[in-house]
Amino acid sequence: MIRPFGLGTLLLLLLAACTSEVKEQSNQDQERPNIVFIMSDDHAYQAISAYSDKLMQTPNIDRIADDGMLFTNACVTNSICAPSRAVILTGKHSHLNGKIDNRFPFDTTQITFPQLLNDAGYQTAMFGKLHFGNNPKGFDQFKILPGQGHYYNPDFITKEEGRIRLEGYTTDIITEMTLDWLKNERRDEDPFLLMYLHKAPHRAWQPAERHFKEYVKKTFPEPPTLFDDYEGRGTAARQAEMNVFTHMTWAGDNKLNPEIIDELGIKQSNNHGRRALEGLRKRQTTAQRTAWEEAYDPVMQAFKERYHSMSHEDLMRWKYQRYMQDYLACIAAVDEGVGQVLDYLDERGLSENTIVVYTSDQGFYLGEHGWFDKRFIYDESFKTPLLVKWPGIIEPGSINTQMVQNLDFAPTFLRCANIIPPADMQGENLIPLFEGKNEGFRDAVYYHYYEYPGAHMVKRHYGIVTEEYKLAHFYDDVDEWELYDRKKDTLEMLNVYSDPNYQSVVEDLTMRLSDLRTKYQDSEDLDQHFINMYKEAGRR
Ligand code: SGN
Ligand code: CA
Repeated sequence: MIRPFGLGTLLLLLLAACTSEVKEQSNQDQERPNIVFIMSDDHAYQAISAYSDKLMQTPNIDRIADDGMLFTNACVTNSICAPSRAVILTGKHSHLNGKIDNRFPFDTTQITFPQLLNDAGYQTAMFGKLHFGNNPKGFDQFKILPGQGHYYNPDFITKEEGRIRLEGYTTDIITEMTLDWLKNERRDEDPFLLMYLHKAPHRAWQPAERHFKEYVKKTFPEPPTLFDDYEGRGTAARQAEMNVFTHMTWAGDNKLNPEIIDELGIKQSNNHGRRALEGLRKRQTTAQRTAWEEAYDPVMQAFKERYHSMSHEDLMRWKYQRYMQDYLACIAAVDEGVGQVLDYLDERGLSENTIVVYTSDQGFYLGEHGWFDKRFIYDESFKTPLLVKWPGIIEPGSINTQMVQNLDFAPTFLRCANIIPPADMQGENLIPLFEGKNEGFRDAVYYHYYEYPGAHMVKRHYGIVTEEYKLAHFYDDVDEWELYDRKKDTLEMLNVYSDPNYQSVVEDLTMRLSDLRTKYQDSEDLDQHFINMYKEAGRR
């Protein structure tokens, strides 16, 4: 005979069902990985020893590749700061998320991946540089630099205390904030998303005392294209204003004292970037400034002695060395900070269930083609560093050559947290790549740069990049096409668009580029719309 359930039994069963649901939920939480997203600003892959040890050692950043995966063909969709961040947060190309350049505002009504993670129970925090002009949404905690921020004694916009000013070196402060949150605010019971975002090594490259002391004495190898004359490229390369000799400022960038500039009678149309150096001097405490002068003054005095006997080449070389000394010294502090955060995760046993990503908002020129800055579809700015570790999923020490983009972070992080990305996110899921399954991954990426006219005067262009070729269309006030053979011409010195031997490549890629524009919903109408926006805003 079957006995019907009594009320008590039913209650017991219900309770059991509830507890098992709770259990399942907490198991799921345990399984859902934490995400530590580390991004620096303008960090060239050429300055990470996991990629190349010609310039410097970055032992801590390298640890992520040693324990995980090094992506050798990671790239961005639009090589400039705020647009890259908008792409990362929304998983959409610039023409759809609307943040086409550094100046037009970000539409904060858009859904970003941190909001979705937060809604799904992730504890979220952001420290460092966002550079949006808006506060981030979906964060339980944030402390961000206003705009570009300062290297010394920075201000922060904070969720809880409003605007604050702190004494110290910004890279170290961002690391301390990050560690402090991990130690004191992180909840054990929830998975977390931690965005640890450095300002360094952004221009004007102002290092910490412990690093400038060492780096002002160093000499670095020159890139083979330092003296590029831009023959063989188009108008855009010739007219860009980012040449180390011509456009890098003597005072702001190279830290040459304005008094010496005046004494030597050096002329430069950009006023030598005096304001940047004066701004630094004003911000530094007396102790900071004294230490700075003790290290830099002898270098500047030595330059003063030599100046009149120096050729154009000598001056370019001096400026390049000064650039590298400060730029790389800024990275030394980032690397140390990354080491401290990785150590903490290890010590607390958090590493096992944490995905750690190291990337930059884009690449950067370290004297290649005679340039600094970014913006171009050419490799050094288009490609960006990407190192990822995820114990148990990513094989330690692996290398991935697929063409992944910053567009892919949002959908990937959502998938890592068992969330299905919104259908209008345009990136790919990188988890199969993490697992070593590359089949069927995209074989071409789409790129589009807009900020023209603007800083450094790099013309608007869009293009397609495959493993073998790069086809770009520069438009707006020019109508020029460029094709590079990436296998034969790794330095990208020769535009072969008009070479008869490449006509079938041109035809094929032109079609594929048009297909990509359709796929990602970009169009000539949109190109024109964004040009008109500049006109209406009085920016041309
Ligand atoms: C500033 C820099 C530029 C740099 C942009 C954008 N000039 O304008 O060199 O390209 O920022 O950088 S500076 O005189 O202020 O240093 S981004 O990383 O924010 O996109
Ligand atoms: Ca940047």
